[in-house]
Formats: sequence, C-alpha cells, structure tokens
Amino acid sequence: MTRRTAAGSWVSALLLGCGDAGAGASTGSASETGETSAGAVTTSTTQAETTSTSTPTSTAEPTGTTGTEPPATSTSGQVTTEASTEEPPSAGDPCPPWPAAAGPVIEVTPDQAGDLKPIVEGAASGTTIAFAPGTYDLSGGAPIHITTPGLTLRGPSGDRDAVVLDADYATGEILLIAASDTTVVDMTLQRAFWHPIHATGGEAADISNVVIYNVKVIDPGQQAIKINPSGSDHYVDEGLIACSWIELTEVGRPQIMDNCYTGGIDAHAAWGWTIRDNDIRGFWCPEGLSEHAVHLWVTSRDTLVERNDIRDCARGVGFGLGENGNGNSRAYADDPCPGKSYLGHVGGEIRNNMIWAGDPQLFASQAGFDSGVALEQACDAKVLHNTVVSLEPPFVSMEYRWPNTSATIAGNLTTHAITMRDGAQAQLDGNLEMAGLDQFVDAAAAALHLAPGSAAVDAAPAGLVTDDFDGQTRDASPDVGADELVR
Ligand SMILES: [Ca+2]
Ligand SMILES: [Ca+2]
Repeated sequence: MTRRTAAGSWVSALLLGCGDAGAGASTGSASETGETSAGAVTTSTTQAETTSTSTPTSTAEPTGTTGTEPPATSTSGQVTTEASTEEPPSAGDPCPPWPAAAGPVIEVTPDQAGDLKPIVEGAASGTTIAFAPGTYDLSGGAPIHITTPGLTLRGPSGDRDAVVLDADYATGEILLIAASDTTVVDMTLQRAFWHPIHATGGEAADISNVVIYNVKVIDPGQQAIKINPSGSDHYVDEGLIACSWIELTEVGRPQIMDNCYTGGIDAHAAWGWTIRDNDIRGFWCPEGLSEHAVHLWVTSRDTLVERNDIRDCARGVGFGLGENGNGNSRAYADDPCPGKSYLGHVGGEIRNNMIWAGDPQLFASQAGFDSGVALEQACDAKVLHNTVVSLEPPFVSMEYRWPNTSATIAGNLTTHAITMRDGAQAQLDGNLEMAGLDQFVDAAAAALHLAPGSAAVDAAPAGLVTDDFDGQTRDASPDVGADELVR
C-alpha cells in the first residue's frame, strides 16, 4: 500500500498551522448503552475568541446556462439518475451547468500534473484553469495552495467523471483554498491523506465565496471537505457546496484511521454557507463513529442545508457537537444568542433532506446508524420537512441536545424517534415519528418519495417551507417529510 508515506507525514507536520491538528477527534462512539457523541469534541482548531464585524454577502450561484455550454449530462444532479423513483421534474433545475469561463483560460493536461502547483499558484485573478480529461497524479506531496482570489478550476462542462485529481494518499490536501471567490467545478478529487478539499481563512483576512459545484470527492483520509479558520484566526464564510457527490467507498474505508476520524463536510466556525443538492454516501467505519455527512460546528452560523440525499452515513446532518467547545468557538459582534455560553451553531435551517440507512454492514458496525439529524448547543436552529428512514433501529432518527439548544423541529417524517437529551429546548410541531416503511415508494431501495395513501400526505403544518426535495411547490396542505406528493 502506498498510504502513509514519508511525504504524507511531512505534509502532516507542515500543515498543522492551518488549523487542523488532524488526529484525535471524535471519541464518542455508540456504546451498548446507546450513549453517543458525549463530549465528542475535537481539538483540531486553534482559533481564539475573535470578533468579526464583517457581514456576509450573497453567495454566487450559477446564473443558468449561458448558451455557450453543452447540454447538461446525467451527472449534473443525482436526481436525474433515478427516474424510476422520481416525480415530474420541477420547473427550475437546481444544478444547471456552470457558466462558461469569462476571463483568461489556461488549459492543462494530465501529463502536466507535476507542474499543476506552480501553474495554478501562478495564475492571475480571474483565470480559469481548464483541465483536459484524464487522471492527474497529484501524489507529489504538496497541496495546490490557492492564495489568489478569483480562480476557477474546472473540468469539461457537466462531466465531473472526466477529470480525476488523485493524491494516492500521499498528499495532505489536493486543494488548500485560502482565497475568496475560488470555484471548483466539474471534476473528481480523491484519496488525499487528509482532505481532498480544504478551505481555510486567509493569512491576513477572512475569505468568502468559495464554491464547490458538481464535484466528486471520493475516499478522503479524513473529512472529504474541510472548512476551518486559518492559523491566524481568519474565517471562511458564505460558501456554496452544491450538486456534488461525496463518498467513502468500501475500498477507501479501511484507510480511515484515528477511531473513524472521517466525515463528508466538516466546517468549523463557518458563517453563511449553503450546502444543497448533494449526494453523500458511506461515512461510517467498522469501529468508531464517523462525523456527519454534513457537519457545521464550533459556532458556525446561518447554514442552509437543503435537498441533500444522504445514504448510509453513521450521522446525517449535525449542527454543533458536544456540550462545550474545549476552548474553541467564534464570537459574533451582534451577539445573536445572548445569555448563552457555548454555542455549537447559531441559526440555520436543515430542510427537505432525505436521509436513509440500509447497509447491513453499517448496522453491524460498532456505532451503527447514530442519527439522521443532531443538534448540539444549536441556538435557533430550524429542522423542517426532512425525511429520515432507517431499515433497522438507529440510536435516534433525530436528537436535540444540551441546554443551549433551542430549535424548531417540524414537519419531519422519521421511521424512529425524535429525542430530547440533556435539557435541550425545541418546539415540535407536525412531525410524524415511527413511520412504517410502507409510507414510502420503496424504502428498502432508498426510494423515499411518499407512497400514495401515506399518512404523511397533507399532514404537516402549513407555511414551514414553500417547496420540496424535488423543487415542487408545496400545496395548501403540505405533506410531512421532504417530499410533497404531486400527482
Ligand atoms: Ca399536500
Ligand atoms: Ca415531490
């Protein structure tokens, strides 16, 4: 095996200053008593209390097709690959092709893999690095460190399988993004020693508007996409992760170390991110408890998590983790949750996600399926119209935990319990718990749209969310869960 080479160790040491100490994170694994996540706080950030006075600005979204792009392919969104379980498409495609490059373009080919680092790092702001199809061997040991704002890295439009950036576990990170307005689109990044993509604050200032769109991130050594402050305590805010596929495969799972220190998206102290329309798969280990498919914590704020399709991950979506931050937190100038001590997350909304567990190996693992949604010290969180289905008993379908958690949990459809722990506060309204598998089109096959006649139809409170997982408009009598059944 080529894993854990000398180069990887060297990179590991070199990058500690970037705020990621690597090992020694989640210690909370499900035990036979059902206790999970207790005090499972990593110590991987080093930022001190910092006051930010910046105000997030809107995140750039694709503006639709430009007329110069080829038609979208089936990779533009997982939704299009499962026609047999889908309802009629909505009017607006949430994953249109990314607009064509507007500025200068530098074309690169796989035989230039060894020169990618100087090519990208030397590019002027506004440049698109256009990757020709093929596999790029990036096992050279040093990450591509993006410090110039406004760069775009992209493969052929709409075809994220055509370009593979492969680190062979010999490079700590493939992309270390420390500049605003960085866009990564239409490519696969895989097998980094830690994180195939790591976005971190700048050396001298906060950064914003990092966009990861129609990307595949496969088999990270730790988390697939990491977001955290820089060693100089500058943050990375207002980003977008959309229409992407993030997976820990059976081949990659044995490479995970440190008591299952892995996960899909792991963001610390991040403000104003949108994470939508992604497919996330397989984040669990035989022993230890993986981080969530989508996890924002260490006083992250105002995250929108919607329309993600999460399957066979030990934990689905998490806001916060642990009762306290072990000294790690972020202070906001407007003090959004006055009178509370540590906060794992502030504000934010988790809506219209479909979360499923069905792999017998996941259930047979030490942690099993822990939770579909977990709130820990999450102030003013909204958890609306999600569907959480588990083919075997999980620890919980959803949990809200610790006294500083104050949430609205409404209109959710779950096959198991929504559970309060350790003094958390929440308003629960119109959830349908302990739902049978016959409520769905084909729960065993992860087809989680509502079966006709489901008790979830027309059973949710009105006005929580205007549309559904499919982008379809909810009617005057909304259905419980992520799907509005539109005939
Ligand atoms: Ca309805
Ligand atoms: Ca629907």
